[in-house]
Amino acid sequence: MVLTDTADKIKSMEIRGAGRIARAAALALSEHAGSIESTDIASFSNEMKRAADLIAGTRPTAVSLPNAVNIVMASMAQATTVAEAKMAIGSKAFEFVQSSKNAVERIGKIGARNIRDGDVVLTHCNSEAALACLIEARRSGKDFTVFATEVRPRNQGLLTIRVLNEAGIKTNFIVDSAVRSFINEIDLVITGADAITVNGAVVNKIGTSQIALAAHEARTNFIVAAETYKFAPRTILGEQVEIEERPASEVLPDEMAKNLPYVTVRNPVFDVTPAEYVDLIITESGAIPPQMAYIIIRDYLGWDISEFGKEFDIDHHD
Ligand code: RI2
Repeated sequence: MVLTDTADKIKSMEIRGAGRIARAAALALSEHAGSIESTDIASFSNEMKRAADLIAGTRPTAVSLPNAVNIVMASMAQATTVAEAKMAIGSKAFEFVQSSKNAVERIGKIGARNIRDGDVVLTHCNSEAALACLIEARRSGKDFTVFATEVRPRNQGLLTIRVLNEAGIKTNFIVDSAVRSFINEIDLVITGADAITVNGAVVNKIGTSQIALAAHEARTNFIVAAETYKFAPRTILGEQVEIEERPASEVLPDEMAKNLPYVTVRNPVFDVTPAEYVDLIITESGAIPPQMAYIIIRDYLGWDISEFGKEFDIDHHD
């Protein structure tokens, strides 16, 4: 079954990266809608709600996932028949996937302008959006060098160096703890994001905030490449972005851990970089300072506090 299969793959990180999981979720919902046999709209929408909860609950941090699910699910709001609902979900999922791919391409074009000939650029983890900037800069003929981190414990850095190598970009591969040793050689740091809060804080792969701190100390520019669906609408309500903590066995093998009864492994996989350490966020709608996050949530995602009127029993006066 596509839905449970996709959910399992997102959980196990076989499908990973905030943009990729959002697209996979949208497609899984569309395929699931197509597989529902009931012709009763109420039971169809109940089943779709169950599916949406299942897929949205697979990983808690990347807000691109619930955003994609909400965008697809909202498309069936006006449908009065199952056929209409299926059609709406199918075309919205397709549209989301297309616009997501276009967004990454556009971010690449905008982000590449921030990379100069001769620069040394550091990236962390494996971000499609950040890599798009590097690849586009290379494609446009710029000659620069990259430092890519290893990214313990899941080693996403290995994916990154393969992509950079294929693009013919000279790359230095370093362990995560070597960042500060090299920071004075770096002209620009570019990372992706799993979520961006209303105050412009960037939630990204664990280690990002240490890199941002080192960059800040060294006065090195730190930029983030992120599609607008990585902005977290519910942070307007003061809701926190949940930081996923993954199994201890990713860090320490079980057979070693069982001989160390006093040792507890902690494995948070994301951290939060405050807005003051972020120079620019490259979105498909343009490069913005992190302080403009609310504008993106309101104008591009179409959410503002009134969306939550019912939840908060807010009276709206025009
Ligand atoms: P794109 C990844 O998370 C990394 O934290 C990466 O920076 C972020 O998603 C954004 O990736 P994980 O799934 O959407 O590896 O730019 O935990 O590809």
